[in-house]
Amino acid sequence: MFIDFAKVSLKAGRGGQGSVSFRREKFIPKGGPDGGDGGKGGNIYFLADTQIQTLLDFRYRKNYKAESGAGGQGNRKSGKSGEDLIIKVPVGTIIKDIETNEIIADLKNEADKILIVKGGIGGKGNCNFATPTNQAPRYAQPGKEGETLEVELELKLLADVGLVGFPNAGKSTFLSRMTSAKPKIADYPFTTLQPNLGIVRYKDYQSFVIADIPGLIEGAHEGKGLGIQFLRHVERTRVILYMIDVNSENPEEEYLTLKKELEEFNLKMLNKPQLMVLTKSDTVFEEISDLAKEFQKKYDALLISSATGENIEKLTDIIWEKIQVANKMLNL
Ligand SMILES: Nc1nc2c(ncn2[C@@H]2O[C@H](COP(=O)(O)OP(=O)(O)OP(=O)(O)O)[C@@H](O)[C@H]2O)c(=O)[nH]1
Ligand SMILES: [Mg+2]
Repeated sequence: MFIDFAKVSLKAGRGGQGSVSFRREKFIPKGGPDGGDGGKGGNIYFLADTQIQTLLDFRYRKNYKAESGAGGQGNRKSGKSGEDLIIKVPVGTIIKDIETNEIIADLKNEADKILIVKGGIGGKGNCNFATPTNQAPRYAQPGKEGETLEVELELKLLADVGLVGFPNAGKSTFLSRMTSAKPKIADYPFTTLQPNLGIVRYKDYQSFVIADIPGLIEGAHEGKGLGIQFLRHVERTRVILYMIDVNSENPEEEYLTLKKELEEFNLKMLNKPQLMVLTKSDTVFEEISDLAKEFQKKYDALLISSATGENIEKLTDIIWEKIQVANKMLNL
């Protein structure tokens, strides 16, 4: 499990200024006060939306302000209310008041909505202040300030894609190429000791999460190597991405070994959409081996390089499509 955080400042709309105005009509030289009230400032709401998967967008935008109410006008006309601001967050977002550390809301279900800060009320226009002794008040109220609040958003993330491969296959390097995660990378097996997660930003406002786990070896399901305790992370992902070094002596055998480990761990793993890639294409100077070629053909495996970026964009598109397929299978 990986937790995504964001801090956000909220300011609801200010109420509109009350109006100071006097009636002006033909044959009525001294009209009474007719200034209308200011409009109410807009509220801010949080809304849980399944279209949003991460809190990534809140890293780029931290200040949210709802529209102010418009000023009142003559003829007792009230000002227009400020537009409410509805901020969409992923389902499962917890909202905390930063000052008190209190949980304000836990938006567990699609369409859960909470009013988080209220807009200020509009000021009263001068028509409200006429008295027998002051029939022409030149006074109107200002609008009230909107509420402000600093909140922390917290989301427990499940990964969409799990990277599965032998130690040293290039999983962590791939994660670091795709996301801003900075996993440890080194030219020896079992560099990764704990799962790393990273968020991939995909086209407009879409994103998905990749989990890089320690390399698996034969017997992992029985506890060999480090893999087993982390296979449950893969168990929860929607798509499995097998990563095999293009320099592997026998890519197919490697793939089948990995697959067997997953299967022994939990048969259901094999029902997930999966993808195969051959990594480190830049290390091949002439041609890839015959076995690698065969593997590529048989499993439609893409040849990629996290070093040069070869086929990375294409792979991102394919991963995205597979996630959509998985979501359909899960009825999401
Ligand atoms: N030339 C080249 N080297 C790569 C590429 N991807 C990974 N490597 C190298 O391969 C080695 C292993 O990479 P890692 O990303 O640590 O491999 P891993 O699969 O995460 O390994 P474990 O964490 O041990 O399971 C490092 O020396 C990387 O620099 C690539 O596309 N091209
Ligand atoms: Mg690694």
